[in-house]
Amino acid sequence: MPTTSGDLKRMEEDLREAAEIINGADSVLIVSHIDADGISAAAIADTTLDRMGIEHSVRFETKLTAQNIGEINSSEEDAVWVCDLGSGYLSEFRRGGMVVTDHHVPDPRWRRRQTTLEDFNQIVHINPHCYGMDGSYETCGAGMTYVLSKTLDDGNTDLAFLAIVGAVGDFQDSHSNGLVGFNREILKDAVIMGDVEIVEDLRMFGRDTRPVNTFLQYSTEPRIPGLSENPYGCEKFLDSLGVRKDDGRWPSWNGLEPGERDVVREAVLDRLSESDLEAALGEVYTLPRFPVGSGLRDAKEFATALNSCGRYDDAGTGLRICKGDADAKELAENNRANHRRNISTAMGFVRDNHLIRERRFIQYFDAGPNIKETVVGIVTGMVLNSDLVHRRIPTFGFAEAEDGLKVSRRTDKAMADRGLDLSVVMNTAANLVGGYGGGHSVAAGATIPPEKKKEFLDIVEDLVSSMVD
Ligand SMILES: [Mn+2]
Repeated sequence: MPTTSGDLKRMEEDLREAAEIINGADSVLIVSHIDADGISAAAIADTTLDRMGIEHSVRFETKLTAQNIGEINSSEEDAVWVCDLGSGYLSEFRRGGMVVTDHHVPDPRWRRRQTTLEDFNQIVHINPHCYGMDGSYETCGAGMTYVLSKTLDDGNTDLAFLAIVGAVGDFQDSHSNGLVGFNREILKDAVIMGDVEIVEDLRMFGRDTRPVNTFLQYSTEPRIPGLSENPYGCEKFLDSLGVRKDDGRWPSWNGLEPGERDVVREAVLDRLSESDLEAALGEVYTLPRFPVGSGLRDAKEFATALNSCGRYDDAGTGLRICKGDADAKELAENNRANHRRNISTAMGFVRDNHLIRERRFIQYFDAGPNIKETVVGIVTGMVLNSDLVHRRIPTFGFAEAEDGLKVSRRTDKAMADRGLDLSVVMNTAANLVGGYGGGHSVAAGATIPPEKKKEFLDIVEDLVSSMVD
């Protein structure tokens, strides 16, 4: 369904209404998603409010839950601006002064209620689905956040590049090997501002920071015959084309001399079939204001840096990267290194203190307060893949959490393939002891009352024994 002028008019009306809410607020709570799109969106909203001099704070969430929806409903700020989240939960919000700029599929109940009840809540919802656009590739959460920012102040077009990072982070450029639809309008703003350059090139990942040999070696979509997953083949290939190492290291794709890059590109394309050729080529987006080799000069690499922050519970540092804090990228890398250190310390703790306990059908460790609940899942996975346990037996890790005892479970994929669905086991056992759980077939977590650990394990053992043949 193409976007009509009526759709765009409706979007403008919604944007005006949303702008009124923000303009009328003395304080705003920004709630956003922890992925690249969400972090970019938060940076746009945050910068917009900085410039308006409106008091505000930013909260990042992995998803909306009954708990954080409750907190949004009772928050004291005059307005709440939810970015890259919220559309699926519109009917759960119970407060005035709400603006949602998102691209996920809207909550169907909300529409119904909206037409039958006038008085239930006041949300201004800005979402491509409402304007005849496809939210999976025509615009993203950061894109919707950006158009509101621009409505609030025309001068905010210098934030358009962040909406491009968000779109690329959500793989919206994959649909047509480049950004299309409403994203294209935003891209125009970013290009006019000199913040983004559109480049026609190979679309493989890592143009700016990967040495060209691994840039080629890691290409999977499409696979390059003789180069993908062939380190030796890549070296030989580059050698034969006369590309030279610099100080013992291959230059990055962008670090090649332009003429040299053309030669390598042609040689790569020669190896591809017609259809793979189409998949390999397209638009990529350079952010010329960021230094070469910074990992932020290519929009896809920028988005990857943000995703990595989000994944390690460090979205705040991602926000600083978006806002141009020169030290934030390094800080993010240090945090990542710390995180890896925490994990290896935790792993050593399990090993050195002989924490593994074996039962007939399951094995587990209880780290008490000594391993953070945020990493106990990762540690449980490493334990399963270590020599500390039997690989073929489901492994559970316990760690103290604020709201109870956190349990993580990891299973060999072969077990899951044999039909041992431990997410069901976890849910059932957690519910039976008054906790709650979730997850999928190879990995899952649950939280249970601490005094119910033994009972929980007995139930799990019982269920697992009945499932394995
Ligand atoms: Mn998104």
